[in-house]
Amino acid sequence: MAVKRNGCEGCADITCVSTKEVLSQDIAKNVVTAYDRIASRGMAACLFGSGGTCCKNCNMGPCQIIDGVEEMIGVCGATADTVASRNIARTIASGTAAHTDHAREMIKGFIATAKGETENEIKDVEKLHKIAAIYDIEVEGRDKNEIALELGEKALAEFGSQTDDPITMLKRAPEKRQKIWKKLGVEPRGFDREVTEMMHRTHMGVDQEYHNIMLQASRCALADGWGSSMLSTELTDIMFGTPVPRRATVDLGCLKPDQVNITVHGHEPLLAEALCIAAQEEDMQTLAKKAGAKGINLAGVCCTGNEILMRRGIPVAAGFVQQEMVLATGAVEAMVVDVQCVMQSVAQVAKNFHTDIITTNYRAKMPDGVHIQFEEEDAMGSAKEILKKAISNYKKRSPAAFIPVSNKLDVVVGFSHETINYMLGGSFRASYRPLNDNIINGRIRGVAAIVGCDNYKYSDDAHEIIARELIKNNILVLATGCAATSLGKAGLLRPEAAEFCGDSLGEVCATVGMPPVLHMGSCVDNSRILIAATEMVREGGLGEDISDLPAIGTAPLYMSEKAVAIGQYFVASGAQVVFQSLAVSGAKEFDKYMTEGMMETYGAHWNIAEDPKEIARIMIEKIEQKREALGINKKSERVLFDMDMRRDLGSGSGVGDVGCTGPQHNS
Ligand code: SF4
Ligand code: MSK
Repeated sequence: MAVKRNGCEGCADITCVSTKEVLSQDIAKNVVTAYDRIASRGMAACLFGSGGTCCKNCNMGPCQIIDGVEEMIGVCGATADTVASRNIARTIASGTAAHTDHAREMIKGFIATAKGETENEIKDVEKLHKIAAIYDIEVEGRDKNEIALELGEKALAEFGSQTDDPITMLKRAPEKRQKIWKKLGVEPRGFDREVTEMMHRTHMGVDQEYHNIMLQASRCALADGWGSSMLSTELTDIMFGTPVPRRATVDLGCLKPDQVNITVHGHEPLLAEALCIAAQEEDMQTLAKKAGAKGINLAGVCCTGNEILMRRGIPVAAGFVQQEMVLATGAVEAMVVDVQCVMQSVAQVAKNFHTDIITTNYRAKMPDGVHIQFEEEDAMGSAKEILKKAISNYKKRSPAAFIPVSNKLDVVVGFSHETINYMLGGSFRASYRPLNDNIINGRIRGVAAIVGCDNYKYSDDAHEIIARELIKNNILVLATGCAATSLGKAGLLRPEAAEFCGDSLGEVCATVGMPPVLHMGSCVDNSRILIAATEMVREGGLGEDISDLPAIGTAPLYMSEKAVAIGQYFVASGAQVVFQSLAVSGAKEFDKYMTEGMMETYGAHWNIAEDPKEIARIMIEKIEQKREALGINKKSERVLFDMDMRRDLGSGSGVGDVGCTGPQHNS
């Protein structure tokens, strides 16, 4: 296999400076990356797979279907529309299963914490009371652990619920949306049940009608967004603290030349939280110093990284496409992985160095990884065992290890939907009113979510291109997952990025001291965006439903099945989405249904566009159409902020609490 060297020539799509720097170093010369594997495959992707019309759901196939060619339907008679819809539905089921299984672990950890069986504690009592009220749990005069235990048990029961009752969190949605779901019969019941039913209905010889298949796909996706993901986010916040704005750093320069570098990669923050605490303890610090290091440096990769970035300000070294590059620095003593988005190749890359890949979850082992099972009841014990292993590797680090130290960007992160309340509304009258008012008066044209993965198939600057276009057009951006990391690397998660905004958004950001792109967390935290949208509806003035809002989402570089589940729960909740690709193009009618027809059902549909600028254009256009429909589409007035307005916007700003100041715009 040809390995591209010398500044990675041939990697025209790599725009990331730190990746190029690392790959051009001598120490990385034997590292084979996913970029190399894509280049060496030398063949175009399978047309049937890309178009969604390859079926292997039974052993009469696999069948490759050509839409419109009679003899090219499935052996069973399945048409292109049936096959493509079944495939998308299964992708959604898989994505939902991943989020749901993650959530189950978090809720089991929450219950163990409430029982006093872990070293964690219930930190956010205010949120505990708020969520308990949704579950009709009495809070008056009760101990926080008692309330948490009842909440945890009620939440866990919903995973395997066998009743036909809708899941509890659904009642948080705007009333109009709840009615739409009821009428369509897509209110989710037990989370696991919706995944099981989806797999059953797409089994050979069951549901053959794509509208009907997609109704269940929506129900399954809603079980994810308004169910398991939302519970995971809320209960993790209660246990580890709801994020508040804080300063941190991102990119490979977060690694430290004179410390034991340990990266945490995956999604579940239970172990990562324990590692953060254990790494500070004296015995571990002493051990690291004995090994010749100045200390222990933890850094995140992917969404485990985003979880501890949001809550603790621990730096994120890399998003998904840089996981191999973290190791290629030769400066990492251990990469600790849990579940999801961990490429098997990391163990092979690590073989070039002194690095251990430590798997920690019984669900996710890999050849050439070292397994240390994370035991929740002895979290500190597991964490210290891992730290000791990493520390013991420090002396073996090659002097040629290369950290691109200048590639380290400042970011401000930690924008939970509660923070948006305080940030714009002030601590005395926290509300979404100022945000809605700014949208209504046109200073902020609308809100766009840029979420999801990055992907070796596409140029890695797409998130940045889209975000810059949006903020230039006065659209506030919310970001999660690896997209947020990539926007942090582009310098857009700093209040100083207000200078890249159109005048009116820039002025709002400068006044409040907030970045124009708000980091809202990991990929399960897209549920925060659902709540933020709901709050905007509830506040009034922007319609009665999510589908009325001048808001839209994109996961331009998605690679994970979870992103398709997220896309469908956004659409089924009334929010349009734009993706760079979706495996539906081989089935004409179904494609049309996904990209147009769903509008009639949900008031939103999928949009597909490959070019990032075109994605941004579509997003801006859709937002302006919503403004038009709301009757608020006047040109934004040039409003100069007087002292009262500044006081209103600035008071109690969460961002102000961490001392961020935006650039001053000359009006
Ligand atoms: Fe072919 Fe039908 Fe079997 Fe799919 S279910 S593999 S289309 S025969
Ligand atoms: S980690 S799902 S690559 S966002 Fe959540 Fe990143 Fe996508 Fe994994």
